Amino acid sequence: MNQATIVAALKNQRIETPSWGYGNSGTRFKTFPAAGAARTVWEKLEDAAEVHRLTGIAPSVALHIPWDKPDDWAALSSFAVQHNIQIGAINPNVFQDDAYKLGSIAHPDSSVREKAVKHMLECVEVMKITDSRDLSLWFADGTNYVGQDDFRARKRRVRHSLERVYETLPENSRMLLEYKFFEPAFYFTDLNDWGVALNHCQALGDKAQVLVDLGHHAQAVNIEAIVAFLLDEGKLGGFHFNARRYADDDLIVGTTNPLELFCIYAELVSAERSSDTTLSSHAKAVAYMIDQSHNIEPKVEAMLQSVLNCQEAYAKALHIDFEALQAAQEAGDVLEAHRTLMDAFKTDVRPLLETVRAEMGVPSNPIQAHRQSGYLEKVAEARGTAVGGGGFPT
Ligand code: PSV
Ligand code: MN
Repeated sequence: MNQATIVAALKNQRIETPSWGYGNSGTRFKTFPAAGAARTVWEKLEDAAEVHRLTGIAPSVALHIPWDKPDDWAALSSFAVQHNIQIGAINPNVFQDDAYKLGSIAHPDSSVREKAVKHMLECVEVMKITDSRDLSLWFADGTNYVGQDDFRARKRRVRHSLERVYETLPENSRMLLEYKFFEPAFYFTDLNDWGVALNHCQALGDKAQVLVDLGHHAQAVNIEAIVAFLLDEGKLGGFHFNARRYADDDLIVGTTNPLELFCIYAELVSAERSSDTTLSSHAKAVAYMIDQSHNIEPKVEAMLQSVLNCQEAYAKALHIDFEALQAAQEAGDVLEAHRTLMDAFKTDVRPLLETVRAEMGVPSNPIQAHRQSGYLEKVAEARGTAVGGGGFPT
């Protein structure tokens, strides 16, 4: 790919940040309050806007409902416009009410399923006001003990509830279905892997697509291969980027897993530049979102680092010599193919990214600019140190 094409692609890159990454959050053991952590949806939008101001590639923020439910949606939408930030994916929350102790859309009691569906329908209404394209769904549903519930009955309850929400989706919007192999349920999870999610999405229709969260697989699962498969099926809706070492650790994307992140981007770049126009337009519609909660990190800086790690991985993937790669693959030249990919991974893209940022009118070193800006001191002064605030239990 020539340099101009690479630069143009980098300028078009988009990463959505999550509102819940800006508030206090913790582990099962403790939430450490951070000075200046966002306490309200308005402050989360301010922080997201700061990340976009410094990077130029994070123009939207995902919301979690009801954590981020304002009194006045129209006011929030205009606040977002004033701050040059868009409201992105809407994430219903059907896992924190007492009623959901045994699940939501798979719950044996139809009144609980009804409550969950109603909440998702309310979120579809929010999408219309905020002009959001994606309804992003994750369910904590599952069981802890053999015999606790009937697998097939649960599958049907899930399908039926999803169908009811799917029917109400606005035109040009999508339902993203996120899977996760365990947690909070430990014996069985209803939407436990990409095959299950894909099957539901295929049954629902074109607007239903699979969401891949990098923290939601068993150890050693090859996520880039899943990405390739879903892309080829036209069913890759989006990502929740993060990094992990053990389970759903929600660490900064690209820290424990730089090669994995690069390989994922390699699949996306390969699909984006494909001569198969169905494949390339599907790849271009993928939603790139971060799903991280920062427990010990300074929150805005952690989010900046996350966005920049995605930028670096994408820049490296854009350097892959796909023609040489294909030739080596077809010749069965195992190591030449491997080296071709690794050459791109080893490219130092930092000077290029500095140039691209300068051309985009953002600081060439966004982290340094953030540290020198006084933003953290300013919000710490204005907001103080809140207890809780992110939506997570304190
Ligand atoms: C669940 O672990 C998850 O990945 C879902 O995307 C939730 O919406 C999010 O985390 C909440 O932090
Ligand atoms: Mn997620």
